[in-house]
Amino acid sequence: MTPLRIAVTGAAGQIGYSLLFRLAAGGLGDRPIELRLLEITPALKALEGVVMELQDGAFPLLAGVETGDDPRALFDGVDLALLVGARPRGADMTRGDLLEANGAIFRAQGEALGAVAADDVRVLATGNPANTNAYIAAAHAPDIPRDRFAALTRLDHNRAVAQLAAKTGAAVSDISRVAIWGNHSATQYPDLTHALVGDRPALEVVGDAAWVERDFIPTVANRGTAVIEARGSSSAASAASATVDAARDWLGRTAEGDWTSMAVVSDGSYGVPEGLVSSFPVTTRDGDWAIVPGLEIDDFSRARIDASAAELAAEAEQVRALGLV
Ligand code: NAX
Repeated sequence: MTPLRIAVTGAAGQIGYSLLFRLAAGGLGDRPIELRLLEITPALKALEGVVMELQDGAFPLLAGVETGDDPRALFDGVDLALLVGARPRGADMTRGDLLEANGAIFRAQGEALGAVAADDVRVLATGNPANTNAYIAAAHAPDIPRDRFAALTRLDHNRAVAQLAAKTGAAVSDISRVAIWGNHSATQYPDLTHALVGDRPALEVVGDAAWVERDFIPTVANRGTAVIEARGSSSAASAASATVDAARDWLGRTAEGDWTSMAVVSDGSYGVPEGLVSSFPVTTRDGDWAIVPGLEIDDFSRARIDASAAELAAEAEQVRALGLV
């Protein structure tokens, strides 16, 4: 079997430190993998240490590792690009500064992927602002179909599943049809309207109408902040785990009767303006995805989906104003 070539950016960072080992241990299945690890020049030394540890894992599926600071060299022929590396927000940075700094990174990486990646490449942005970073990368790789770009909302999805399991006492594996809509930000809408616990509607099992708005939505949407407060640094192992889940399902498939959440280029479904990279409930199969059609959207959901889409539209507008697309 030819190895799956996987680029990981920000490979010496916190998420990278979990992600690489999960990938090498077979997180995407039993196909051998080749890792292409991109970092900025000052982090290459630290990356060397991570590569030593990867070597020390003696992973049977790890067919090769390359490192470097040049996306054009490292992205050559890659089948999957996990764009994790991003510039964190400094104390004196405005949101515009952050968009600009990350816009430059994701523009260069989008261009490099367009120039040298494999024809079948799939690109998943985990680095924040994830939706807008995917939007920028896609805009600079016109030869790669836009549906090959996605941003990670699987961590939010997994958080929502876990909260519902804890509330109902059900096993995580009994929960299905949870959805995250919109931006990977505090405006995201974790939606239980269609969720099932076993074969029963989740909201019926919860039996506490106030819980969703009072506890569930804020807990999921603000979970990243709660982890920072407790741990002193941002979610890393869970973000790596969600990145593996998302990539595995995208290249493989979602379970029969269930779906996942992924931020993908909107085709206008559910009133989300066309072209925005927004989270939807999606089914996946062998590298393709489809937005789950025909879900009923009540007034509460409508307002939440619209609010998050409006935030995405504002980010896209800001990116245009900064000349980043
Ligand atoms: P770290 O700061 O630990 O690591 C980021 C790494 O990216 C650093 O090693 C840095 O040198 C590298 N980097 C910066 N610019 C780069 C470039 N141009 N090319 C290649 N590498 C570059 O952050 P970490 O905790 O690993 O988080 C990475 C990103 O994930 C952040 O943007 C973070 O906000 C985001 N997250 C996204 C989540 C999601 O659910 N979508 C959740 C977790 C996390 O907050």
